[in-house]
Parts: sequence; structure tokens; C-alpha cells
Amino acid sequence: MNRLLPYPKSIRDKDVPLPFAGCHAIKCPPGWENAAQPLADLGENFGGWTAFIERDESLEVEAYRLKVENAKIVIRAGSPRAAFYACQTLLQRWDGTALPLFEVEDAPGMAWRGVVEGFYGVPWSHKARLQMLDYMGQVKMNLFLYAPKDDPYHRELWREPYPEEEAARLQEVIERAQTNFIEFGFCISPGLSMVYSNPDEFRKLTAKIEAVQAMGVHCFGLLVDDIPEELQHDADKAVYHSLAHAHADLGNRLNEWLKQKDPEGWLILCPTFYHNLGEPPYVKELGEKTHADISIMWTGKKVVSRTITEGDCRLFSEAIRRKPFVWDNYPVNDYETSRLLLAPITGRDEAALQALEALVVNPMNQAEASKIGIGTFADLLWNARDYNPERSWRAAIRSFVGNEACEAFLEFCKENVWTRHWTNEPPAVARAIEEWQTLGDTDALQSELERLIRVAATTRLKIKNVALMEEIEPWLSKMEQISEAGLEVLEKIESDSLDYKRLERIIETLKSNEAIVCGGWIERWLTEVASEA
Ligand code: LTM
Repeated sequence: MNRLLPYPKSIRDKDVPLPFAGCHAIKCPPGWENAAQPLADLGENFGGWTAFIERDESLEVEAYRLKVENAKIVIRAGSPRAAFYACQTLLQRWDGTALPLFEVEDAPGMAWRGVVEGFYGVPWSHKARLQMLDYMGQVKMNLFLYAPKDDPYHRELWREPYPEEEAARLQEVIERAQTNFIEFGFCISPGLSMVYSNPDEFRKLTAKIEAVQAMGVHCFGLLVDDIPEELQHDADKAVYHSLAHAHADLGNRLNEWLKQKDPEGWLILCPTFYHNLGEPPYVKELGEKTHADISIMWTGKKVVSRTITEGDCRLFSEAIRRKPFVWDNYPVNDYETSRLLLAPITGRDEAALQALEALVVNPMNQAEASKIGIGTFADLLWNARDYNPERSWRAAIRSFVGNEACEAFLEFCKENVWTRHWTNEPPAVARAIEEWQTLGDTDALQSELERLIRVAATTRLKIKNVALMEEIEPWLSKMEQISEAGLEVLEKIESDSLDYKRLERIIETLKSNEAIVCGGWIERWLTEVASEA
């Protein structure tokens, strides 16, 4: 049960394995074969049951009922996507040899749940992006927004079509999203240079969008975040009285164009003032002038919001005259690349989530390591009532490092949380340093540093996820380096033989790896010791 991510709304477990039934068969409505594929794959490999998948019109679109009973599996689902989710729940209960007898009734709390690849810095690799889409399918997320700030064709070179090779890769990503029942949204950020009032510029924008539409995309994002806060071009100043006026007009024209070409078209607008409580005149004007079916993004009251409350949502919602579409800047680390943010999400409660249209997670440059933040978000957005960050943390870790490595990696994660996002408690080593400084207690600090070396060693030993290991290498080696340096200093102080010159050299060497672990407490302590020379 602890493996389930997201945790279902209702689950009854009989804790008895499904008896082997001799053959494997799946019956599903015509056209639902893709939804049943995860179960078909499991059956192909292990065999032994009959599954009946049926549409149930009485269920909401993403809701499903699942029953594993004697010799058969019955799934009733509101849509193919819901049937796919039921299969994912089954896969999560598969222990490698059997499925237990159990029943689930399930449906998401939040209609649109997903990821926005919207950070600065090196975009995810093609492989990492494809794997992320598979992961999102597993944890029942349904929206992926493509918006890497440093994909030149997304922002700087927004007018240029994608070269053939990039276009082919984009097509593959779109298809992988479809396989995982994920709505793919293509975002474009023209605001650094676009002359909004120029019809030629508008044609270039729609030409770019049209090419992606032809790849099977219905959802588009017009992003005007992180651009000058005033109109830049004389031609625009002559037509628009404000930036909001220009953005609303551009959004409305694009929306109209989109809807004419595709009745399923969905436009999402990220405004220039995206973090506030609805006070800026820009936000009010945008809300007033932008067509009601355009979604408007918001990051909460801050760029990186520690909490998003129902009250915050109400204020922004009143200003924009619709439910906010949250672009959540956790666990993104592009503004603090020396840290990994490996804590589960907290600070968004059920009432706040109910006041939103959607929530997408802006992750870290490290795709694999982001699965902790993303996985816990998936849990929260599906079932906020039962959300327990500690349980979710383990489930998310287990979901991509496996059961064996879960506890070891959790220990590493605990040393890679940023207190402002998780807990106000300093890391254990901080207390040990304080005890050493105030009481002269060497034992506690020594055993804490030895523990950190063990955490790094166990992580190296247990984690088989190669991509994850590559991503976390700087933090792992930093953990080893600072702990070893700390042990050496303790020993020398004890024997009254500390060589301050050597300590300074050690500190300099440590600086060549910018990774911060354990909140940077050990380096600060070493620097303090060195300053006493
Ligand atoms: O948050 C938004 C809407 N825009 C940018 C993101 O691209 C960036 O990743 C985050 C975090 O640095 N901050 C932003 O302002």
C-alpha cells in the first residue's frame, strides 16, 4: 500500500494474492487498447488473469473503479484515460510475483495536474523528457507544458521554425505524451522582442504554432514572464495604452485564431506580473480584457511561494476573473543551482487547490531528482485529503529508485532539503556542531560526520538509477569531502596538531565543488575554525 502514488481515494485490501488463472486475456471497449496496454504488458510477461475493462457513463471522466477478485480483474472507467490510471494502480500493486485481491474507487481532486519544463539553464535531454512523460503517466498526471527558457526556438528565436531534427524530436515527445494520456502544451515566449501590434509578427507567431498544431497539439502557452515591464516599441505605444492592454489583445487574437482552427484549442497565458495578490493594475486590466476561456497563470504571492493559501487564490482570482492556473516554482532550482531540492511539497492545502483551475510543477534541471517533488505533487493534487508528506516522500522515492534503495536515498534527501521549503529545523549536523562549540562534545559531531559518510556510501551502493547517480554526483562527493575534512579537523584539534595552512587549502579545494549539502553548515564551521588561526 505504501507504494501507491498517488494514494487512491478509497481502497479496500484483502491482503490475499490473486490466484493464478492459467491464461491472460483483456477485454476492453474498441479503441481502448492503448489504455489497457500497461496491463497487457504485465500480462504478456507474467500471465495468469482475465481483465474486463468497461466504460461507465456514471463515472466522472477520470474516475475509475477497480476490483481484483477471484481469477479476474474488473475495471470500470469514465474514459480511456481513467482506465489507463486503473492499470497504473494495478501495476503499483504488482509485487513482482502476484497481485493482491483489492478494490479501489478513485478520481482526481484537481482536473489538470502536471509539469511545466519552464526553467532557465540546460533543458532536459530528449531521453530525460521522454522518461519524465512515462513517469507522469505512472503517477496520473495529465498535462505537460513544454517551455524551457533556454530552448532558443521557444524564446530568443521564437519567430524561427524548428529545424528538421528538433521538430522530429518534438514530434516524438508529443507522441510519448499521448501514449501516457497526457495533454501536451507547447509554449512560446515572444515577449522579449515581439511588436505586438504588427500583423506580420502575429503571422510569424501563428505560423510557429500551426507547425506544432500539425503534430497533434491542442494546447498552447503564450508566456510573457520575465520581460520588460513597460511597452518597448513605439508602434505598440501608439496602439496600446498599457502592457496589459497589449497582452490581452494579443492573447484574444491568438485565442480566436486557435479556436477557429481547432475547437479543442486551449490557450494559457503567463502574464508579466505573475506573482502578487492581484493588486497590480496590470493584473486587473488583463483579467478584465482577456477572453474568459483563456487560462491565466500565477506563481502565488511570490515567485517561489512557500505557501499558497485559499485566501491568496481568492484575491488573485477576483483580479483575473477566473480560477488561477498555478505555475508552481517548487522544486525548480535554476535560481540556486548549488542546491538540490529533494523534500516533498508542503504549503498547499486542500481548500487552496480547490480554488484552482490547474497546477503545473516547474522542476529542477535534474530531471530524475525532480521526481521527488513531482511525485509528491502528483499525490497531493490527486488526493489532498489524505496527503501525508512523509508517506508521499517515501512513495515518490520508491517510485524511481525502487524499494531496495528507498530508505538509503531518503537519508541522502534529508541532507538536501532547503529549510525554507520543508522544515525550519536545521540539519542534525548543525546541532552536533553547536554542541561541539558550546559543550566541547566531540563524540556527537564525530558520529554525525561518520553517519554522513555512510549515507553517501550506501547511496552509491544501492542506487541503480544511472541517470540519477550522474545528476547527484556533485552533491554526493561534496557530502563525502566535507565529512572527511570535518573528521580530520576534529582529530587534529583533539591531538592539538591542527595545521591551519592545510585547513585553508582544504577549504579552498572544497570551494571548487559548488554543491551545497547539509545546508552548508559543515563548510561554515570549517571556515570558523580556520579563522581562529
Ligand atoms: O516563474 C515564472 C513564471 N517564470 C520564471 C521561471 O522560468 C523560473 O524557472 C522561475 C524560477 O527561477 N522563476 C521565474 O520567474
